[in-house]
Amino acid sequence: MTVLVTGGAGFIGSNFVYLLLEERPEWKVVCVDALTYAANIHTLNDAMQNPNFVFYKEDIRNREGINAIFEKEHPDVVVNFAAESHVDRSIENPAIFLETNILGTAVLMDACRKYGIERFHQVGTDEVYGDLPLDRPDLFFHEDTPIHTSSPYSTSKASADLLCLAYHRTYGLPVTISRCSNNYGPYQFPEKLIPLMINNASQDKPLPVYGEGLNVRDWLYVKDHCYGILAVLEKGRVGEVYNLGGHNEKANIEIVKIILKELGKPESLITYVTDRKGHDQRYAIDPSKAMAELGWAPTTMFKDGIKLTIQWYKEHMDWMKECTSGDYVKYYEEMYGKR
Ligand code: NAD
Ligand code: TDX
Repeated sequence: MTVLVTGGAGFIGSNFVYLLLEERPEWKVVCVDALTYAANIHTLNDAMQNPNFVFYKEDIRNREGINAIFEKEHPDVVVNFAAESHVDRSIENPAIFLETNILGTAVLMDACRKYGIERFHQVGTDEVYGDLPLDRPDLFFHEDTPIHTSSPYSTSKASADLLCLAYHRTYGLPVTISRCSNNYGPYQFPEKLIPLMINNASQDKPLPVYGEGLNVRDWLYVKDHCYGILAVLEKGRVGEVYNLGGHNEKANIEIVKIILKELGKPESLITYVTDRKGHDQRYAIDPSKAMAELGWAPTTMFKDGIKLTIQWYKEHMDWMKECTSGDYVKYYEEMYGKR
Protein backbone atom coordinates (compact mmCIF):
# COMPACT_ATOMS: atom_id res chain seq x y z
CA MET A 1 0.00 0.00 0.00
CA THR A 2 1.38 3.41 -0.99
CA VAL A 3 -0.19 6.47 0.59
CA LEU A 4 0.50 9.90 -0.84
CA VAL A 5 0.19 12.54 1.90
CA THR A 6 0.09 16.15 0.74
CA GLY A 7 0.94 18.94 3.20
CA GLY A 8 2.94 16.46 5.27
CA ALA A 9 5.47 19.07 6.41
CA GLY A 10 2.72 21.07 8.12
CA PHE A 11 1.02 20.57 11.46
CA ILE A 12 -1.60 17.84 11.04
CA GLY A 13 0.01 16.27 7.95
CA SER A 14 3.29 15.63 9.78
CA ASN A 15 1.48 14.12 12.75
CA PHE A 16 -0.35 11.86 10.27
CA VAL A 17 2.93 10.84 8.59
CA TYR A 18 4.34 9.77 11.98
CA LEU A 19 1.14 7.95 12.87
CA LEU A 20 1.24 5.94 9.61
CA LEU A 21 4.94 5.07 9.96
CA GLU A 22 4.23 3.80 13.48
CA GLU A 23 0.83 2.15 13.04
CA ARG A 24 1.12 0.84 9.46
CA PRO A 25 4.85 0.06 9.13
CA GLU A 26 4.26 -2.04 6.00
CA TRP A 27 2.88 0.96 4.07
CA LYS A 28 4.98 3.32 1.98
CA VAL A 29 4.38 6.99 2.76
CA VAL A 30 5.01 9.49 -0.04
CA CYS A 31 4.93 13.07 1.22
CA VAL A 32 4.36 16.01 -1.12
CA ASP A 33 4.72 19.53 0.25
CA ALA A 34 5.52 22.89 -1.34
CA LEU A 35 7.25 23.99 1.90
CA THR A 36 5.38 27.27 2.30
CA TYR A 37 5.94 29.51 5.34
CA ALA A 38 3.73 27.09 7.35
CA ALA A 39 6.02 24.11 6.82
CA ASN A 40 9.15 23.21 8.70
CA ILE A 41 11.22 20.55 6.96
CA HIS A 42 12.98 19.71 10.24
CA THR A 43 9.64 18.42 11.48
CA LEU A 44 10.21 15.48 9.14
CA ASN A 45 13.83 14.77 10.22
CA ASP A 46 12.94 11.48 11.91
CA ALA A 47 10.67 10.39 9.04
CA MET A 48 13.51 10.98 6.56
CA GLN A 49 15.47 8.18 8.32
CA ASN A 50 12.67 5.68 7.61
CA PRO A 51 13.16 3.62 4.39
CA ASN A 52 9.35 3.56 3.89
CA PHE A 53 9.21 7.36 3.64
CA VAL A 54 9.95 9.56 0.65
CA PHE A 55 9.62 13.34 0.36
CA TYR A 56 8.93 15.51 -2.70
CA LYS A 57 9.02 19.30 -2.62
CA GLU A 58 6.16 20.03 -5.01
CA ASP A 59 3.20 22.37 -5.29
CA ILE A 60 -0.23 20.73 -5.64
CA ARG A 61 -1.12 23.46 -8.15
CA ASN A 62 1.59 22.18 -10.52
CA ARG A 63 -0.16 19.63 -12.73
CA GLU A 64 2.98 18.34 -14.48
CA GLY A 65 4.87 17.97 -11.22
CA ILE A 66 1.99 16.13 -9.53
CA ASN A 67 1.46 13.84 -12.53
CA ALA A 68 5.16 12.98 -12.54
CA ILE A 69 4.96 11.92 -8.87
CA PHE A 70 1.92 9.73 -9.63
CA GLU A 71 3.77 8.11 -12.54
CA LYS A 72 6.73 7.32 -10.33
CA GLU A 73 5.01 6.29 -7.09
CA HIS A 74 1.64 4.83 -8.19
CA PRO A 75 -0.18 5.79 -4.96
CA ASP A 76 -3.13 3.62 -3.90
CA VAL A 77 -4.50 6.31 -1.59
CA VAL A 78 -4.14 10.11 -1.48
CA VAL A 79 -4.79 12.10 1.70
CA ASN A 80 -4.93 15.82 0.99
CA PHE A 81 -3.82 18.00 3.90
CA ALA A 82 -2.09 20.62 1.72
CA ALA A 83 -3.82 23.96 2.14
CA GLU A 84 -3.49 27.55 3.14
CA SER A 85 -4.96 27.14 6.60
CA HIS A 86 -4.98 30.43 8.52
CA VAL A 87 -8.24 32.41 8.63
CA ASP A 88 -6.54 35.76 9.40
CA ARG A 89 -4.25 35.44 6.37
CA SER A 90 -7.26 34.61 4.17
CA ILE A 91 -8.88 37.88 5.24
CA GLU A 92 -5.76 39.81 4.17
CA ASN A 93 -5.09 37.88 0.94
CA PRO A 94 -7.84 35.53 -0.30
CA ALA A 95 -6.39 34.71 -3.76
CA ILE A 96 -3.80 32.12 -2.71
CA PHE A 97 -6.50 30.33 -0.67
CA LEU A 98 -8.62 29.88 -3.79
CA GLU A 99 -5.64 28.70 -5.82
CA THR A 100 -4.23 26.15 -3.40
CA ASN A 101 -7.34 24.97 -1.61
CA ILE A 102 -9.66 24.69 -4.62
CA LEU A 103 -7.54 24.47 -7.76
CA GLY A 104 -4.82 22.41 -6.06
CA THR A 105 -7.43 19.89 -4.90
CA ALA A 106 -8.74 19.65 -8.49
CA VAL A 107 -5.21 18.99 -9.82
CA LEU A 108 -4.80 16.12 -7.33
CA MET A 109 -8.17 14.61 -8.17
CA ASP A 110 -7.46 14.89 -11.91
CA ALA A 111 -4.26 12.92 -11.34
CA CYS A 112 -6.27 10.35 -9.36
CA ARG A 113 -8.66 9.98 -12.30
CA LYS A 114 -5.85 9.76 -14.83
CA TYR A 115 -3.72 7.17 -13.01
CA GLY A 116 -6.40 5.37 -10.97
CA ILE A 117 -6.78 5.36 -7.21
CA GLU A 118 -8.47 3.35 -4.45
CA ARG A 119 -9.31 6.40 -2.37
CA PHE A 120 -8.95 10.19 -2.40
CA HIS A 121 -9.44 11.58 1.10
CA GLN A 122 -10.01 15.28 1.58
CA VAL A 123 -9.13 16.73 4.99
CA GLY A 124 -11.89 19.25 5.62
CA THR A 125 -12.93 21.56 8.40
CA ASP A 126 -16.00 22.24 10.54
CA GLU A 127 -15.70 25.90 9.49
CA VAL A 128 -17.66 25.04 6.33
CA TYR A 129 -20.82 24.97 8.48
CA GLY A 130 -20.37 28.60 9.56
CA ASP A 131 -20.94 29.27 13.24
CA LEU A 132 -23.44 28.56 16.01
CA PRO A 133 -24.85 31.13 18.44
CA LEU A 134 -23.26 31.32 21.89
CA ASP A 135 -26.64 31.14 23.63
CA ARG A 136 -27.69 27.80 22.03
CA PRO A 137 -25.40 25.16 23.58
CA ASP A 138 -27.89 22.52 22.41
CA LEU A 139 -26.93 23.04 18.73
CA PHE A 140 -24.16 21.07 16.97
CA PHE A 141 -22.79 20.67 13.44
CA HIS A 142 -24.07 17.49 11.75
CA GLU A 143 -22.88 16.21 8.38
CA ASP A 144 -26.08 17.53 6.78
CA THR A 145 -25.91 20.98 8.40
CA PRO A 146 -26.03 23.47 5.48
CA ILE A 147 -22.74 24.87 4.22
CA HIS A 148 -22.71 28.52 5.32
CA THR A 149 -19.18 29.92 5.30
CA SER A 150 -17.86 33.14 6.81
CA SER A 151 -14.24 33.67 5.73
CA PRO A 152 -12.38 33.31 2.43
CA TYR A 153 -10.57 30.36 4.08
CA SER A 154 -13.72 28.45 4.99
CA THR A 155 -15.26 29.28 1.62
CA SER A 156 -12.25 27.83 -0.18
CA LYS A 157 -12.45 24.67 1.95
CA ALA A 158 -16.20 24.34 1.33
CA SER A 159 -15.60 24.77 -2.41
CA ALA A 160 -13.02 21.98 -2.33
CA ASP A 161 -15.45 19.69 -0.48
CA LEU A 162 -18.15 20.34 -3.08
CA LEU A 163 -15.67 19.65 -5.87
CA CYS A 164 -14.75 16.34 -4.23
CA LEU A 165 -18.40 15.30 -4.05
CA ALA A 166 -18.86 16.40 -7.67
CA TYR A 167 -15.90 14.26 -8.79
CA HIS A 168 -17.44 11.33 -6.93
CA ARG A 169 -20.84 11.76 -8.54
CA THR A 170 -19.69 12.71 -12.04
CA TYR A 171 -16.59 10.54 -12.49
CA GLY A 172 -17.14 7.91 -9.80
CA LEU A 173 -13.93 8.94 -8.02
CA PRO A 174 -13.79 7.09 -4.67
CA VAL A 175 -13.75 10.13 -2.41
CA THR A 176 -14.21 10.55 1.35
CA ILE A 177 -14.23 13.79 3.35
CA SER A 178 -13.60 14.36 7.05
CA ARG A 179 -14.53 17.65 8.70
CA CYS A 180 -12.68 18.27 11.91
CA SER A 181 -12.85 20.85 14.67
CA ASN A 182 -9.84 22.88 15.93
CA ASN A 183 -6.71 20.79 16.42
CA TYR A 184 -3.94 21.34 18.94
CA GLY A 185 -0.69 19.53 19.68
CA PRO A 186 2.95 19.31 18.53
CA TYR A 187 4.23 21.03 15.36
CA GLN A 188 1.45 23.64 14.99
CA PHE A 189 2.69 26.86 13.40
CA PRO A 190 2.63 29.72 15.96
CA GLU A 191 0.17 31.87 14.02
CA LYS A 192 -2.67 29.77 15.52
CA LEU A 193 -4.12 30.51 18.95
CA ILE A 194 -2.49 27.90 21.20
CA PRO A 195 1.15 27.92 19.97
CA LEU A 196 1.06 31.70 19.51
CA MET A 197 -0.03 32.18 23.12
CA ILE A 198 2.53 29.67 24.42
CA ASN A 199 5.29 31.42 22.44
CA ASN A 200 4.32 34.91 23.60
CA ALA A 201 3.79 33.93 27.23
CA SER A 202 7.16 32.14 27.31
CA GLN A 203 8.79 35.44 26.33
CA ASP A 204 6.59 37.60 28.62
CA LYS A 205 5.03 39.26 25.54
CA PRO A 206 1.38 40.44 25.45
CA LEU A 207 -1.22 37.79 24.56
CA PRO A 208 -3.50 39.30 21.86
CA VAL A 209 -7.05 38.07 22.55
CA TYR A 210 -9.56 39.04 19.83
CA GLY A 211 -12.70 40.87 20.98
CA GLU A 212 -13.69 39.77 24.47
CA GLY A 213 -12.23 36.28 24.13
CA LEU A 214 -15.69 34.69 24.36
CA ASN A 215 -15.68 32.88 21.00
CA VAL A 216 -15.89 29.13 21.48
CA ARG A 217 -13.86 26.47 19.67
CA ASP A 218 -14.19 22.66 19.94
CA TRP A 219 -10.64 21.34 20.53
CA LEU A 220 -9.34 17.95 19.39
CA TYR A 221 -5.86 16.59 20.12
CA VAL A 222 -4.11 16.20 16.75
CA LYS A 223 -3.34 12.50 17.22
CA ASP A 224 -7.03 11.78 17.74
CA HIS A 225 -7.76 13.57 14.46
CA CYS A 226 -5.12 11.46 12.68
CA TYR A 227 -6.62 8.23 14.04
CA GLY A 228 -10.00 9.47 12.79
CA ILE A 229 -8.65 9.95 9.26
CA LEU A 230 -7.09 6.48 9.32
CA ALA A 231 -10.46 5.06 10.41
CA VAL A 232 -12.19 6.81 7.50
CA LEU A 233 -9.60 5.38 5.08
CA GLU A 234 -10.04 1.85 6.37
CA LYS A 235 -13.73 1.74 7.31
CA GLY A 236 -15.42 4.78 5.72
CA ARG A 237 -17.87 4.58 2.83
CA VAL A 238 -16.98 6.40 -0.39
CA GLY A 239 -18.98 9.53 -1.16
CA GLU A 240 -19.51 10.15 2.56
CA VAL A 241 -18.63 13.00 4.91
CA TYR A 242 -17.54 12.28 8.51
CA ASN A 243 -17.43 14.91 11.25
CA LEU A 244 -14.56 14.48 13.72
CA GLY A 245 -14.60 16.19 17.10
CA GLY A 246 -14.51 15.42 20.78
CA HIS A 247 -16.97 17.72 22.61
CA ASN A 248 -14.16 19.82 24.08
CA GLU A 249 -15.68 23.27 23.79
CA LYS A 250 -13.76 26.14 25.36
CA ALA A 251 -13.93 29.93 25.14
CA ASN A 252 -10.66 31.43 23.89
CA ILE A 253 -10.09 33.31 27.13
CA GLU A 254 -10.30 30.04 29.11
CA ILE A 255 -7.54 28.56 26.93
CA VAL A 256 -5.34 31.61 27.35
CA LYS A 257 -5.73 31.49 31.13
CA ILE A 258 -4.92 27.75 31.23
CA ILE A 259 -1.72 28.41 29.25
CA LEU A 260 -0.67 31.26 31.56
CA LYS A 261 -1.30 29.11 34.63
CA GLU A 262 0.66 26.15 33.23
CA LEU A 263 3.60 28.41 32.36
CA GLY A 264 3.44 30.27 35.69
CA LYS A 265 2.88 33.63 33.98
CA PRO A 266 0.60 36.51 35.13
CA GLU A 267 -2.84 37.23 33.61
CA SER A 268 -1.69 40.83 33.18
CA LEU A 269 -0.09 39.64 29.91
CA ILE A 270 -3.62 39.30 28.41
CA THR A 271 -4.30 42.14 25.96
CA TYR A 272 -7.71 42.51 24.32
CA VAL A 273 -7.29 43.61 20.69
CA THR A 274 -9.57 44.46 17.76
CA ASP A 275 -11.78 41.53 16.81
CA ARG A 276 -11.29 39.40 13.68
CA LYS A 277 -13.57 40.50 10.80
CA GLY A 278 -16.57 38.16 10.46
CA HIS A 279 -15.38 36.25 13.56
CA ASP A 280 -17.28 32.96 13.95
CA GLN A 281 -18.83 32.71 17.41
CA ARG A 282 -18.95 29.02 18.20
CA TYR A 283 -17.98 25.74 16.58
CA ALA A 284 -19.28 22.45 17.96
CA ILE A 285 -19.12 19.09 16.21
CA ASP A 286 -21.51 16.18 16.55
CA PRO A 287 -19.16 13.21 15.91
CA SER A 288 -21.78 10.49 16.41
CA LYS A 289 -21.70 9.26 12.78
CA ALA A 290 -17.93 8.63 12.87
CA MET A 291 -18.24 7.00 16.29
CA ALA A 292 -21.07 4.68 15.24
CA GLU A 293 -19.83 3.77 11.75
CA LEU A 294 -16.06 3.76 12.23
CA GLY A 295 -15.77 2.85 15.89
CA TRP A 296 -13.61 5.95 16.31
CA ALA A 297 -13.49 8.02 19.48
CA PRO A 298 -11.01 10.59 20.79
CA THR A 299 -8.87 9.33 23.66
CA THR A 300 -7.11 12.49 24.87
CA MET A 301 -9.02 14.72 27.27
CA PHE A 302 -8.36 18.44 26.85
CA LYS A 303 -6.96 18.77 30.37
CA ASP A 304 -4.28 16.17 29.52
CA GLY A 305 -3.72 17.18 25.89
CA ILE A 306 -3.05 20.81 26.72
CA LYS A 307 -0.42 19.82 29.31
CA LEU A 308 1.27 17.48 26.80
CA THR A 309 1.18 20.28 24.22
CA ILE A 310 2.67 22.96 26.47
CA GLN A 311 5.36 20.53 27.61
CA TRP A 312 6.19 19.68 23.97
CA TYR A 313 6.65 23.36 23.06
CA LYS A 314 8.77 23.95 26.16
CA GLU A 315 11.04 21.12 25.04
CA HIS A 316 11.10 22.25 21.39
CA MET A 317 11.84 25.97 21.64
CA ASP A 318 14.45 25.51 18.87
CA TRP A 319 11.66 24.35 16.53
CA MET A 320 9.60 27.37 17.58
CA LYS A 321 12.55 29.69 16.93
CA GLU A 322 12.95 28.28 13.40
CA CYS A 323 9.28 29.08 12.72
CA THR A 324 9.39 32.56 14.21
CA SER A 325 12.53 33.85 12.51
CA GLY A 326 12.53 35.66 9.16
CA ASP A 327 9.11 36.37 7.64
CA TYR A 328 7.26 35.71 10.90
CA VAL A 329 8.49 38.99 12.41
CA LYS A 330 7.00 40.92 9.46
CA TYR A 331 3.77 38.91 9.63
CA TYR A 332 3.39 39.53 13.35
CA GLU A 333 3.97 43.27 12.96
CA GLU A 334 1.43 43.53 10.11
CA MET A 335 -1.21 41.39 11.86
CA TYR A 336 -0.86 42.68 15.40
CA GLY A 337 1.14 45.94 15.22
CA LYS A 338 -1.82 48.28 14.77
CA ARG A 339 -4.53 46.03 16.18
P1 NAD B 1 -0.64 23.91 8.04
O1 NAD B 1 -0.80 25.29 7.52
O2 NAD B 1 0.10 23.68 9.32
O3 NAD B 1 0.07 22.99 6.94
C1 NAD B 1 -0.28 23.06 5.60
C2 NAD B 1 0.84 22.38 4.79
O4 NAD B 1 0.46 22.42 3.41
C3 NAD B 1 2.19 23.08 4.91
O5 NAD B 1 3.22 22.14 5.12
C4 NAD B 1 2.36 23.77 3.56
O6 NAD B 1 3.71 23.89 3.15
C5 NAD B 1 1.57 22.85 2.65
N1 NAD B 1 1.09 23.54 1.45
C6 NAD B 1 0.44 24.73 1.39
N2 NAD B 1 0.19 25.06 0.14
C7 NAD B 1 0.67 24.04 -0.64
C8 NAD B 1 0.68 23.78 -2.03
N3 NAD B 1 0.16 24.67 -2.91
N4 NAD B 1 1.22 22.64 -2.46
C9 NAD B 1 1.76 21.74 -1.59
N5 NAD B 1 1.80 21.94 -0.27
C10 NAD B 1 1.25 23.08 0.20
O7 NAD B 1 -2.12 23.33 8.14
P2 NAD B 1 -2.75 22.29 9.15
O8 NAD B 1 -3.26 23.01 10.34
O9 NAD B 1 -1.84 21.15 9.32
O10 NAD B 1 -4.03 21.82 8.32
C11 NAD B 1 -3.95 20.71 7.43
C12 NAD B 1 -5.31 20.53 6.78
O11 NAD B 1 -6.29 20.28 7.79
C13 NAD B 1 -5.79 21.74 6.00
O12 NAD B 1 -6.43 21.28 4.84
C14 NAD B 1 -6.79 22.40 6.93
O13 NAD B 1 -7.76 23.09 6.20
C15 NAD B 1 -7.36 21.21 7.65
N6 NAD B 1 -7.87 21.44 9.02
C16 NAD B 1 -7.10 22.05 9.95
C17 NAD B 1 -7.58 22.21 11.25
C18 NAD B 1 -6.74 22.85 12.32
O14 NAD B 1 -7.24 23.06 13.43
N7 NAD B 1 -5.48 23.18 12.09
C19 NAD B 1 -8.85 21.76 11.58
C20 NAD B 1 -9.64 21.14 10.59
C21 NAD B 1 -9.13 20.98 9.31
O1 TDX C 1 -3.97 35.89 18.15
C1 TDX C 1 -5.07 35.31 18.17
N1 TDX C 1 -6.01 35.74 19.08
C2 TDX C 1 -7.25 35.18 19.16
O2 TDX C 1 -8.06 35.59 20.00
C3 TDX C 1 -5.42 34.23 17.29
C4 TDX C 1 -4.42 33.74 16.29
C5 TDX C 1 -6.67 33.68 17.39
N2 TDX C 1 -7.58 34.16 18.28
C6 TDX C 1 -8.92 33.53 18.34
C7 TDX C 1 -9.65 33.46 17.01
C8 TDX C 1 -10.46 32.18 17.14
O3 TDX C 1 -11.68 32.46 17.81
O4 TDX C 1 -8.72 32.15 18.73
C9 TDX C 1 -9.61 31.29 18.05
C10 TDX C 1 -8.80 30.25 17.29
O5 TDX C 1 -8.15 30.93 16.24
P1 TDX C 1 -7.18 30.16 15.20
O6 TDX C 1 -6.16 29.40 15.96
O7 TDX C 1 -6.74 31.13 14.17
O8 TDX C 1 -8.18 29.04 14.62
P2 TDX C 1 -9.59 29.16 13.84
O9 TDX C 1 -9.78 30.47 13.21
O10 TDX C 1 -10.64 28.69 14.80
O11 TDX C 1 -9.36 28.05 12.68
C11 TDX C 1 -8.71 26.80 12.98
O12 TDX C 1 -9.64 25.76 13.12
C12 TDX C 1 -10.26 25.27 11.96
C13 TDX C 1 -7.67 26.45 11.94
O13 TDX C 1 -6.76 27.51 11.79
C14 TDX C 1 -8.30 26.09 10.64
O14 TDX C 1 -7.30 25.67 9.70
C15 TDX C 1 -9.26 24.97 10.86
O15 TDX C 1 -9.94 24.66 9.67
